[in-house]
Amino acid sequence: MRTTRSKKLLRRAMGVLPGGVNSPVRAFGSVGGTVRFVVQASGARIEDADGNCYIDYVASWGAIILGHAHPVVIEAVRSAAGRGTSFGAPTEAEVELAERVIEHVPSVEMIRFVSSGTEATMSALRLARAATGRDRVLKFEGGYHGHADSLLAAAGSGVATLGIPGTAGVPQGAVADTVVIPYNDLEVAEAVFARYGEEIAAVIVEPIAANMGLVLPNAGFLAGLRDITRRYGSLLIFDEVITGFRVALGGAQARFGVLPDLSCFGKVIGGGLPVGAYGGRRSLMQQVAPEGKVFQAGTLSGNPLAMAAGLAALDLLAREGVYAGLEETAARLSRELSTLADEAGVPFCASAVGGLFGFCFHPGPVSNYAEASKADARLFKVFFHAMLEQGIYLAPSPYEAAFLMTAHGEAEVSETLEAARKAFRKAV
Ligand code: HOZ
Repeated sequence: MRTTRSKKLLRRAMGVLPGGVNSPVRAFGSVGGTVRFVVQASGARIEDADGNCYIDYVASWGAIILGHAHPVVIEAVRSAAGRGTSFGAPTEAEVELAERVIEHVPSVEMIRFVSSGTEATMSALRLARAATGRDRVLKFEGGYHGHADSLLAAAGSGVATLGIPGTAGVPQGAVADTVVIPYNDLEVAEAVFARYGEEIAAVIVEPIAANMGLVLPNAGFLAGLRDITRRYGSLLIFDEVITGFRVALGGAQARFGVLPDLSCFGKVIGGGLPVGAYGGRRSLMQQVAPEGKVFQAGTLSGNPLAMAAGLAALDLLAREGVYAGLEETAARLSRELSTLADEAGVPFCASAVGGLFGFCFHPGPVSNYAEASKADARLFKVFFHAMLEQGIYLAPSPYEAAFLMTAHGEAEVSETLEAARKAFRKAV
């Protein structure tokens, strides 16, 4: 496969962008090889600067769910752009998107739009601390909630990919109030609450952990967190940046029937444009400025192009059968990949939920970060490159999930499975 132009672009990029990229996981750091520079995408496929085409399972890290350059979304953005790209004043589209999210997500009564998932979680934490008058926050090892200082403790995603426990530049004080415990471990959560319960403002959790591979919550885990936080007067924050509108219209909270106090969104709600949001009970959200005293602001918050793209995407997603289709494809990929790995004698486990699937070179089961990090990194690397060479673009890190789009049809799934059959044989 030719990569001459990507290589040339990477050399140029390295001179002006740290690592040649604007977000670390994209740099192929843990798999090596040449980062592909993308020139265009359509449906389930992306094309790189050398003219190579790939079936895309990164999908802009989950932001794209209807397929790249979906004509309805593109037309909504084009039409909004023609009326002006940003006003710094309220627009009707913000109200409409807010109404749409509130209509679909059971626990959300009011919402504030921001421009990224990081801003959403950072702001939700500020609100939780203000509302409870407490400082401590409990998060889970391998859980990734964006790059706000206080949440960069034992984080998943890029932090796990780089194999660093935290990050330089985060003062000790910024994480001093962050308590980190293993995902899926209610006993430890109970013990931490028994000790610090009155000091804990909130528990923040990815209801389905999707930044340490894909790890599903054990039965009763989320309900258990709901119960503990209620008993101690702490807030429960669901980081649905990945799961929101991806595993169901109402997100993971609708699937599991566990309602958090605050929810964070990003990715899908922006239809592929930069949007984040946090929302929850009216009495909490009314504490956000200017209605309340919790300050939070943003020049491009509620950007009209992003609102238009988000509205178009959510309306398409609300059509009958969309999630059932995504679910079926994800389940099939996870099931058939496992069979192929078995046939090749490769230790492998896979999972799927809604429009998400994940796999891990580990015999399984994997229920937390300590287990996920025992997966075979060499096997992942060989598999990743063997798939890439055959035109299948997976996340270049074992700590990321794979994202489905409605554009992944029979042809894409068959091609992927055929490529995987060869890639597993190469990996043994
Ligand atoms: N935070 C993303 C992975 N969970 C990576 C974002 C990117 O590189 O675009």
